[in-house]
Amino acid sequence: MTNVVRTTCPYCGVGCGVKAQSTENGFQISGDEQHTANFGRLCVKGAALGETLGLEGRLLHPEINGERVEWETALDETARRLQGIIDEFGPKAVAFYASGQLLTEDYYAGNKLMKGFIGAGNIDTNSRLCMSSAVVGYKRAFGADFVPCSYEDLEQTDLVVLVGSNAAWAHPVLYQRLVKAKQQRPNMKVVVIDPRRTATCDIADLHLALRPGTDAALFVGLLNVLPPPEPNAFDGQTAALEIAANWTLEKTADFCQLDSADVQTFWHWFAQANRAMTLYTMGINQSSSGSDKCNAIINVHLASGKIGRDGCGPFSLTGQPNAMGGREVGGLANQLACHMNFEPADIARLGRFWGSERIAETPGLMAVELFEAIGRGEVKAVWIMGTNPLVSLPDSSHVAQALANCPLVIVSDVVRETDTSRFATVKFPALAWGEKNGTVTNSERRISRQRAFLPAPGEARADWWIISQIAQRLGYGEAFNWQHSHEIFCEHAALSGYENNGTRAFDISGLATLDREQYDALEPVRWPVTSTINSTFKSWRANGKFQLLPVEPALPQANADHYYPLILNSGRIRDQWHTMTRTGNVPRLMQHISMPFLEIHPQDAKRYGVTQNSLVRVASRSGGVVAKVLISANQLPGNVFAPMHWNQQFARKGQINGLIKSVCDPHSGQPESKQTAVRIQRWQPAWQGEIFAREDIAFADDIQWWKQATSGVQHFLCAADSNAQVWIETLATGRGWQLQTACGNGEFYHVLAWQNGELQLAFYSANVWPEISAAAVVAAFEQAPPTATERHRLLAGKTAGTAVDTGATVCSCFGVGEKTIRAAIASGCKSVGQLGEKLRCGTNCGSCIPELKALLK
Ligand SMILES: Nc1nc2c(c(=O)[nH]1)N[C@H]1C(S)=C(S)[C@@H](COP(=O)(O)OP(=O)(O)OC[C@H]3O[C@@H](n4cnc5c(=O)[nH]c(N)nc54)[C@H](O)[C@@H]3O)O[C@H]1N2
Ligand SMILES: Nc1nc2c(c(=O)[nH]1)N[C@H]1C(S)=C(S)[C@@H](COP(=O)(O)OP(=O)(O)OC[C@H]3O[C@@H](n4cnc5c(=O)[nH]c(N)nc54)[C@H](O)[C@@H]3O)O[C@H]1N2
Ligand code: SF4
Ligand SMILES: [Mo]
Repeated sequence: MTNVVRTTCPYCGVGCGVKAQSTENGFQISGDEQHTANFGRLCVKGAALGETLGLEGRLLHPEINGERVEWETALDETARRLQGIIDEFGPKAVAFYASGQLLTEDYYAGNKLMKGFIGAGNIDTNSRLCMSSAVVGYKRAFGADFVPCSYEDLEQTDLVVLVGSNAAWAHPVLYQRLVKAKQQRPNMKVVVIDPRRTATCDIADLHLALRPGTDAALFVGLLNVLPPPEPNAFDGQTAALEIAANWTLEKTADFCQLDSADVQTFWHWFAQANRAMTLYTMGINQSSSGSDKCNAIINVHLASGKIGRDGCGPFSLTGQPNAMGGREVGGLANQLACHMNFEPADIARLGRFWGSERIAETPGLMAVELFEAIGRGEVKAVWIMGTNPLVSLPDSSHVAQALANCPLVIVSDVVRETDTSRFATVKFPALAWGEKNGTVTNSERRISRQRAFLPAPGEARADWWIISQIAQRLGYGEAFNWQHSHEIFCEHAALSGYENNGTRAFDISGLATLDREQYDALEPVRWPVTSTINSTFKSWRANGKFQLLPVEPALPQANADHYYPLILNSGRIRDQWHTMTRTGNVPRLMQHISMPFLEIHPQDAKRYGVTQNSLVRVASRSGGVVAKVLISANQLPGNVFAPMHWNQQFARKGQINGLIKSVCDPHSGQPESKQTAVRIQRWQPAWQGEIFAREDIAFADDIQWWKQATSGVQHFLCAADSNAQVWIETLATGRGWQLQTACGNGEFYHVLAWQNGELQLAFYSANVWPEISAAAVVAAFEQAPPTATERHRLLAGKTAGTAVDTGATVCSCFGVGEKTIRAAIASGCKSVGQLGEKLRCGTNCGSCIPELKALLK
């Protein structure tokens, strides 16, 4: 017996293999050397997984209207209410909103229940906000949602184009693989296309900082300079080439606001390269013309033959750990299971396989439409599983209104309090990573096992189990009679091969007869997996002609104007995952960036009167947020960037989707999350400060706060226009605290609150961010009653004892702070290598190397 469990990381679509080893004090997490997605490497988030396993904040029991209930009650009541709505208003009045973070088995179960037995198409997923344009692109070009690339291709290519991708932060292990490939083969070129200069540009031979939303032109214009394909090689060829002919170098450079020499270099490199790959993600997909952009990219690969051979292809990197699994099971409202479509033959086939007469006959509502329909009262029950739409969907205030008025909101989550679960009628406690058991599929179509290494906590249950229990109560018991995820996997695998004969790209029927032991031992494997046909991209092509889709480049719908003069871009930061339910509570992941920021070009900063680290109010026609200013020449003038992660659990007003309108791509339904017109205004609050407390703090209504992940104490940054002293005195009222204060000429106000010699609260405010040593303050909460001198030092917020303030964490793997790195540079370190030797920073996952380089500069 070994105490090591091999599983898969629950974060990004790279799909790294992880080993969890039980030790005396918890689980030690490390990379799985045998997994071909990562060969043992992990990024910071993956490496910190062991720190996310605590049960604090977990939802451990079912609840109805906020009250704990027995499972039987929760299931009976939910099924009764769902059935009531279906009986009265028909199946289309209920909907599921699922997630690329579910396991394939969970996802399959949800899809089967809605589309197979409730009989409506209304199951959509957060992948609508993520991959849906990419799916449309592939389907239009190949007739199938088939990703024609693998990670190994990166080691064999001559040119890598990263477009709309900040892989250094969003797909770190894959990016490091690329870094290594470039070191080994320096002739390989890297082009990054992104309006921002990101960490990914660190290895770029060429960075095209194009005008936001104009990518299609670069690829349409490129089509024009490639040698023309044989006549009639592709469907749509004539029209596609005709449009392309208009996109001359000059016109393209002008449209994209790029230097024409740079555009020409890119085109020349692409045309000349024997092998080329284009890696694309949210800068392409999250656009009102995202599907067309995907096809513009695929077109140049088809036309130049840089596809279907090693080191080539248009490679859409999936975001979530199981975005691809969702595409397999038909998690999108406009697909049926196993790559089937809403066509009579497919509908009939599914009916035969599932033994159901009620297969949905028309596509259901896509995410944004779905929440609009809830808002209008047409959909009266929604079951949200594994996603946090109040934070991630655009136009959050409308999403909130919709959920507030929806008669039945069911939320399956692992966390008790989320912005979405506040609207839940029913809460189902789901198993989390480490507890759940099943499969996920990564960007390169590789299926890996997520294996449980922890017992189910409280009364939490697997998502598939919850779904099947509801299905049984709705009267579909026989079709949902599974005892283990293994049975679901085999059923899904069998369906993938059912009457397939090479007509559907997704076929894993070779795995349909795995027994439980084989399923448990399943090694990572890329689909298709069949016993007879081994369909590859090339053989797939034999099924018919590919399509060159005629693409007319379009600008974003968002338009800057006199009132809203800046274009806001949104996306990820290195150490946070989405709505922060997991990563937001890990101290070392919050130390890299601890507050929502607005990145802005120096010219704009000057123009709008904002300075580094000052606060700024950002407003659009839909809402407003408060952020900290980060001035940086990495932005284009006229454009600002903010992270997508912050929400009401971590800030009073940090939710970026409150600003974003729900404008969607007409083909994919994917929102234009990357471009929104905003205006900004400096906010100079009466005070800015930092508060630490032993117990929960009640903030006055007008105080802006940002939660920090600090162990042992409640810790917030905060700011307000009202008097801080009044607020602190209210907090102290009736508690018998002794207050020790220091104020200087209205410039600063510091307070310590003591009770029986124990520190209860420490508050530091000033008219700029106070410079204090958080580590020292936190240490004071744990120490024995201090001496008078120590109290005075603490009141000043200065280092007490041994804790040293090292500044914002740059290297999260080894906890190396910016101040420490600057000191090492001052004392003679001249390269990343030397910094690594001295401080270890940058020597593990490597994600901080771009930042180390910037500090060295
Ligand atoms: N650390 C971390 N990693 C993650 C995630 C996370 O939450 N945190 N989430 C995962 C998920 S689900 C996803 S989908 C992926 C997303 O991975 P990415 O798509 O790489 O990440 P984003 O930061 O959303 O956006 C990428 C880049 O698009 C650029 N961009 C904006 N507008 C345009 C444009 O018009 N043209 C071009 N060419 N670029 C533009 C932005 O400036 C940004 O740098 O990350 C995955 N990995
Ligand atoms: N402005 C803007 N908005 C965006 C984006 C952007 O770039 N800009 N990106 C979009 C993209 S690409 C994505 S993918 C979305 C992501 O957005 P979401 O999917 O909303 O974000 P998550 O925080 O991953 O939400 C997952 C939820 O599921 C819970 N959970 C975790 N594991 C399990 C489980 O096993 N079972 C169940 N039932 N629940 C679980 C978590 O606690 C959490 O509440 O955001 C989108 N929204
Ligand atoms: S690269 Fe992605 S899959 Fe790999 S460890 Fe990091 S977050 Fe997990
Ligand atoms: Mo995503």
